[in-house]
Amino acid sequence: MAEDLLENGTAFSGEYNASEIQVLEGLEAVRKRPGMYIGSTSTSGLHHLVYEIVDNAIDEALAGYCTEIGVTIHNGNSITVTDNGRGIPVDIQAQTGKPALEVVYTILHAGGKFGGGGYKVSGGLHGVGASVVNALSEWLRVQVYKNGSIYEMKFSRGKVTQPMTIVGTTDYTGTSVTFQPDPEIFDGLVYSYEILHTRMREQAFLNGGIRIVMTDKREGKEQREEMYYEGGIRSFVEFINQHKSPIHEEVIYMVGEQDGSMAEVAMQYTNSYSEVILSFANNIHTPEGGMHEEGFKRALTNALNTYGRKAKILKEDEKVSGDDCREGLTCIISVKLTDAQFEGQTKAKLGNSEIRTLVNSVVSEKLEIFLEEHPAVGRSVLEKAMTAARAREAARKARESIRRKNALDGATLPGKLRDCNERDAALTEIYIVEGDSAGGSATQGRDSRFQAILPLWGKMLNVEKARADKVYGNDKLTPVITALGAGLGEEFDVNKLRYHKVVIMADADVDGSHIRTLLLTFFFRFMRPLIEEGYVYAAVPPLYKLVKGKTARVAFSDEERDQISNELRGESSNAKIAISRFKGLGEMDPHELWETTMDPTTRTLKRITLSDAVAADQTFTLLMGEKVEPRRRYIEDNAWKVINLDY
Ligand code: TSJ
Repeated sequence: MAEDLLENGTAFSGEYNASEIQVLEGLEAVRKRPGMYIGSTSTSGLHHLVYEIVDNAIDEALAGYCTEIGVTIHNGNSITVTDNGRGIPVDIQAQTGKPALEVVYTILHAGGKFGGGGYKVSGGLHGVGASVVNALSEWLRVQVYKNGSIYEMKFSRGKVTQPMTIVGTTDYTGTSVTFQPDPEIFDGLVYSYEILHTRMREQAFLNGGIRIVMTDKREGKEQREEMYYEGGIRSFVEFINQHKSPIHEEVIYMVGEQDGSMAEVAMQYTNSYSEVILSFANNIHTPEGGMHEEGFKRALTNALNTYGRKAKILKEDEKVSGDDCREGLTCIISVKLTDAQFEGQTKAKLGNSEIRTLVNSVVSEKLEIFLEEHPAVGRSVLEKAMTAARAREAARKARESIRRKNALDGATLPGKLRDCNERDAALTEIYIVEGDSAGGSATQGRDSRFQAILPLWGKMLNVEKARADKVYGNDKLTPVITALGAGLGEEFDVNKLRYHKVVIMADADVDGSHIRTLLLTFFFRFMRPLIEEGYVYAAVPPLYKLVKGKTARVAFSDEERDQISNELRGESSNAKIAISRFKGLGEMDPHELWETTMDPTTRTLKRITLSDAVAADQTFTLLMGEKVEPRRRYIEDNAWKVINLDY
């Protein structure tokens, strides 16, 4: 390690001082345990590299010095991130004797740890995460446009390969970073435009007024999109509701600050029956909620009950519950604070209790004023909540009558279920399979010790139009509910689940996507903890089979097919390579299905996240909802492609 540094010709020579050794140890630690810093070395970690860099440019924008950020994917999957800010400082730091630029890229910043990252109000030297990206890149080049000069520096796997050098002159100011993720570290190197685009759009919504330009320059995939939302999180709500029918025109927006923390909320009700609340702390999504969500929910319930009574919409002793107040609500909560504490298993829950107080007081105060000033909106919202309360009561009755008939308590399992032998739910899986023939193959191919199969067929219920009372007793969904054994709606209890992996197995085509969307929408609306707590998966069946002589391999994408085909060609014999396409799960024999899609040692499962479910819910709303024109256009453009399985 020591020799490398000398050979690389960094600015220092001779002895290593303590800080040099620390630098080396720091970045070496990142390479040894990348998961600690970027979560994983799979697709999500690969994309995380981009977020780490973009966050720095966003900080520059929040400091008021940058208006535009560019993210470009190149052929070969290197990434360039640019901004038009002040440029990372290049002057020599007294402490280290090195350019600040070098320090940013070589010193591990505590805040760069996965899930960390503070609310940067200080204006101190940024670069959180830059050294992590540098350590995990085969190569990285940074250019700073500043003081009339272009400064350039290069690295490889965290080590300097070109000290800071002036390579030209410029009138421009800004920073440009290009990096190539290291194949020694990552499982795959292919960037998904979709994943990056979704994240960049979210950042553009959360930081209104910043223009983010995404460009894909890869051959055959060329595209470019500009994202700029003056309305910030208001525009985010409008975006989510674009295919829904709002019950009031204007998005309600509230903002407030206290003790250096700030809270922003945007909300709008639609005539849908589900709630969509997305919360963020320091621009980081908190799918498990936390103090900011708690503060919001409490304030909303109080404000609506208080207003309802005052406006004589609610009777003296009448009340609407929290759930009633959130039916049909779309809401974005964004807080910025120093020292954010992320808690929970996936560090996806905000723990700072002072934020509950802040959000509660902002929403209580501002919502009261809004309702006073917009009595017509107040009335619509309360009437919706009161209808929700009545529906909830009807659902309770329906549930009880079915329970009396013994249909939901698990005593009578559905006839179509092929159950497994194991009784410990933590060890078992249920495959929900579309179609008779795939169901048959899966039943024969499975390991019946721990894998259960539930075949589904026919047209599913349109849950868009159904409140819980319609779902009880529905002949397509009841088998799913009873097989899982954990109830639904308010009574859903994950502790009663009969299987800890719920795997949706459907074809990689339009029909398969249809059934996935339906099931995910159903889980999202009626068994949300099932998704939130990570029990739901999509099986990823292969698309191609390649056979050369006695070797058989499968591929999950066109790229992989080509890669495997090249590998096979490289092997010595000249035997022909036969490539066939799997047409569907139903066409695989039981053994093939087991090997490719069900065997835990060889299969690929995609864990469904809440954002997948939100996307499914949106697709569903779009396809089943009331707005006809966007639906027609969408079907023409996309069919049912939204839930893609390529990551
Ligand atoms: F760090 C990094 F590599 F991740 C990165 C940083 C990547 C990108 C694309 C941009 C940036 C970045 C950093 N953009 N702008 C800045 N700004 C500063 O670092 C900066 C500039 C001037 C001053 C000052 O006080 O004069 C202070 C700072 C922190």
